[in-house]
Amino acid sequence: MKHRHSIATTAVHPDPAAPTARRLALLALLGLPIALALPRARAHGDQHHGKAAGPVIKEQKPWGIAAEPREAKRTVEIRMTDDMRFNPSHLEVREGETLRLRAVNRGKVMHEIVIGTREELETHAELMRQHPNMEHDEPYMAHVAPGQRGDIVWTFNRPGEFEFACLIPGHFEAGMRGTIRVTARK
Ligand SMILES: [Cu+2]
Repeated sequence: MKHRHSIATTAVHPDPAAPTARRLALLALLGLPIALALPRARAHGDQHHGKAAGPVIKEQKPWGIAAEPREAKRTVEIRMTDDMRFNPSHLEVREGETLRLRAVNRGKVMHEIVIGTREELETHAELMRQHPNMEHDEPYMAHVAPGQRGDIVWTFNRPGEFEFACLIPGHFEAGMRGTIRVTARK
């Protein structure tokens, strides 16, 4: 099943419960391809949720840029558990390094890993709270069903302090997040 949507082509369904202006402001702030108000069967918790087929869109983000799997020089396994923790919860990366982040869901419920700046993740988490069925799929995130694993291949070409988190409502608030330090190239 394909889950890639672009904001330009996605119909935003009227939602009387949420002020439209605020929602649109959040969408604009995030710049995320988002589909709202889709049927629950295709919602965020869908176990068949997979990466969309086709070429990955490589867009420079403050926290890096998508890369091809063959470019990954190092694989870091990150375990996700139902106590709402990532293990490890901190990554050290060198500027320019391409990592394969292999998220392994050891729990019994859906988890996800999304990397970004703290601000971006907090804004995104707020949007997820307002729209629990929101779908999203970007090269810097992986949605992982129980017992499954998902990869993010990412080049950390900007130094700085970043984070990763599970943005499923309730998980983020319970502290399902971690930190990434990208040290500048000497
Ligand atoms: Cu989670």
